[in-house]
Amino acid sequence: MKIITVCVLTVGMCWSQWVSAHAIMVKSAPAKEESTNVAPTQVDVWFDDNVGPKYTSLAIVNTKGERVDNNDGALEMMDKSHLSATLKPLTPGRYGVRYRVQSADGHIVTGKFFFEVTQ
Ligand SMILES: [Cu+2]
Repeated sequence: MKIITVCVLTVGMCWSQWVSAHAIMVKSAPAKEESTNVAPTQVDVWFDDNVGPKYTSLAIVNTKGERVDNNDGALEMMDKSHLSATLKPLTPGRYGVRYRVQSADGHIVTGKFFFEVTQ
């Protein structure tokens, strides 16, 4: 019980031997801290394991905190480790991506990263 509590409090830092099913983000497009002069039209996030559809969310915001995605974040039908959302046309600037999913062990995994669109 104590181990589970610690795991919940430090999501993302769980000891793998106790929570082998605890998903972590392994890849994204755009990548974390990527700088690109071609504005992406969608954001993709991949995890190392399938994640559940419950509690799933993917939000992309500009520096003013305004949503720039089309609020359509969803898991791919054939690949439940792949989360994506389409974007409104992006102007140059820095963007933040926030994701939340439920891993197979039931824990909520959240994370955040940034990318940049240059002139
Ligand atoms: Cu966990």
